Amino acid sequence: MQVVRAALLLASVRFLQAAASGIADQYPHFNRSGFAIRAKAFPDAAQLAEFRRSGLMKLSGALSPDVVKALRRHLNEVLWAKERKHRPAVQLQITTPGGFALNASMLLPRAPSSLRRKTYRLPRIHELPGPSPWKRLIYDFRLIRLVTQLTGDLPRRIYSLVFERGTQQGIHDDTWYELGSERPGGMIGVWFALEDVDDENGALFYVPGSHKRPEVILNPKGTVRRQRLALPVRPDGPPALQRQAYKAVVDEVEQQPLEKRPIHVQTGDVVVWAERLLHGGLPILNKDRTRLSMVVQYVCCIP
Ligand SMILES: O=C(O)CCC(=O)C(=O)O
Repeated sequence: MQVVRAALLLASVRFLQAAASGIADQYPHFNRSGFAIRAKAFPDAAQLAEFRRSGLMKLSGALSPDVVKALRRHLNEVLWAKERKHRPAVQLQITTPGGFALNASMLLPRAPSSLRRKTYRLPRIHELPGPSPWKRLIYDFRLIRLVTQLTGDLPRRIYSLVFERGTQQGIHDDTWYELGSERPGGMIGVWFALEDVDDENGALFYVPGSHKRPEVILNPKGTVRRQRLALPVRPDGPPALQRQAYKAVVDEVEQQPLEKRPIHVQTGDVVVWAERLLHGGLPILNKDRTRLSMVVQYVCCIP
């Protein structure tokens, strides 16, 4: 318990030092006014212990209904504005079940609204110019403090994806997609439930404890850890080679029996997973149901 307290204190001190030394310059969209994450949702010692043990923790009710409403409204009225020319130039990537390989993609102003019935993702929502509720949440002061506490450093690189439906993404560890940090455990995935999720609309699943498996160098040509842990074909490489590389690593991982544990959540819950945790998206059983969510990978400890 004392060790946990000391670690929390150290992380807070580091965070405050960083805040004092110009964090706002690093995070131009840093959200200091009205917090998007509720203070009461912060993990207690038992949740932090669970995170270290299993590689995942759920922060129930972390988002207020107002935050969720603002995000949903932005999706429906701005990103998917009725008049296509009013939509921002955000990429839309159509996804298929299994390992991710970049196949069809287009800008939102070119996308017919019927695509909303497909599984798609909107990458880099945090780079949308101007203010938006997505950015407010991603750069939330409390959230950045939590990330700092869990990884031991401020995030240096951020990735984000918005999904309107379950992803059905095959089992993976985010470092396979070059999302790793230069220091083990220096990245975390934060997943925001903007809708209730159960067995019908493509729940997340994870393999408890899998973040502790020994590291495997998948790409010996890589010069830094982030590249060495990644699949040998880049995420924007030829899809056929991507799939082949993905299958090879999954076959290897699945030689061990794996417990794939589903995560059911309620709107406003936030799930945090550790770097190298095996996880993915379960099949969608009811195609009429959406599963609005966002995942943000915070990568720390990168020069
Ligand atoms: O939301 C999901 O179903 C899975 C997302 C995911 O695994 C990821 O983005 O790394």
